[in-house]
Amino acid sequence: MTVFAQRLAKLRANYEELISRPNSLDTGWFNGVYERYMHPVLTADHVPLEWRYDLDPLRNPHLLERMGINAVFNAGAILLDGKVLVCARVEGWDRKSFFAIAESTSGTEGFHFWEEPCVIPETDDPDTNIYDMRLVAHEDGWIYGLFCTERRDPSAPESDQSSAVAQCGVVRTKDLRSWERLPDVKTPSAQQRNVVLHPEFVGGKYALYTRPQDGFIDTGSGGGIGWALCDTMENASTGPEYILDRRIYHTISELKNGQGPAPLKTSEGWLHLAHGVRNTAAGLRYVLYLFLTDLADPSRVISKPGGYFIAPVGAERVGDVSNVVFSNGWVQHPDGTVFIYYASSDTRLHVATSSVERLLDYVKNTPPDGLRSTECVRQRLELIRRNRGLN
Ligand code: M1P
Repeated sequence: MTVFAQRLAKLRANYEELISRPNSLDTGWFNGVYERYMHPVLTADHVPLEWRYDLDPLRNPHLLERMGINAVFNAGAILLDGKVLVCARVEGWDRKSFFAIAESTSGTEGFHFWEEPCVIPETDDPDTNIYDMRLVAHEDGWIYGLFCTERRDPSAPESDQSSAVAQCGVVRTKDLRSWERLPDVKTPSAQQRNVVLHPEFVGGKYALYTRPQDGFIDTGSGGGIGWALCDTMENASTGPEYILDRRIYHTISELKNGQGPAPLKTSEGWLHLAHGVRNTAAGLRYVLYLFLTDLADPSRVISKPGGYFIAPVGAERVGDVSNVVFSNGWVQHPDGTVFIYYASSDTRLHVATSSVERLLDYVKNTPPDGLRSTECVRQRLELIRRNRGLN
């Protein structure tokens, strides 16, 4: 056997072992609200060897990995024909992201990528980078993918090669294999990220969760998660954005926040997953939180627990952008099980499991943020004294 063949056999064996690795519950974790799992469901190493290596011994006699993958993270998710399909953000060594579908029967293990990444057509204004797709099966019959499209800021001087403009790109599909590109969403805001399509018409219109922002990183005057309506997705242009979940001083989302995946429809309201960002001496910290909005008016928050739902723990805390959890995909099974796909530190994708029943209990019966230490102590004393049988 040649050295090339030996190395390739080893690479293939390692790859097969990784993608067939069972994923068990992390039994060391318990908070009742959701379960964690031992392993991430997707990492850079899950990307097929054919996407990274030239496997021809004549062209690549040293079996060099020329086109490596840096990270696989922030994935949209959808349940199709009983399988979980995620549309992952795959980032190459060249820092460009692209989308690729991976599927799993169980939803917690065995994720494997389809043969090739998604081919997303460009508009007349080519995207430099695309990422964070939210997949939504809309009641109009299409599956939409809303994602962030990023381009260099045309007004930046030549000396500034990092200023960017973020907008919401739109594709639609029936099969996640062929994608029709639609014009980017136009809103009254200078920039947009984390734009998500509501799965149903509202008053006959398409409804979007937005995240108005003045700059690329700073939301500036953008006050939180917005809500805007538009007549069509074929040339989406929204009216004014109403802020439905405002960022507030000294909370988990004082700096910025953003809608995660599209909300899940439950008997008690629309269940939302979002991320909140605060600043620290060590940089930004991203956590996930939940809230519930009214079934008839999805822009009206009816219940919102204080604090975070998922924060990065252990190895999740370290990666390309440390101290981050981010989610843009979850699926609800007919039996009420909910699989939450969240990425840690812009590096890898995990799953957490729960149920609609438990998530609703958490959202409805957890005290709201007291907003002041004194009020938080009052809430906690109430709990302690109930537990002590004192009230
Ligand atoms: O690096 C953390 C996240 O930062 C951005 O999210 P937001 O716009 O809310 O700050 C996105 O680039 C996201 O992909 C990334 O995970």
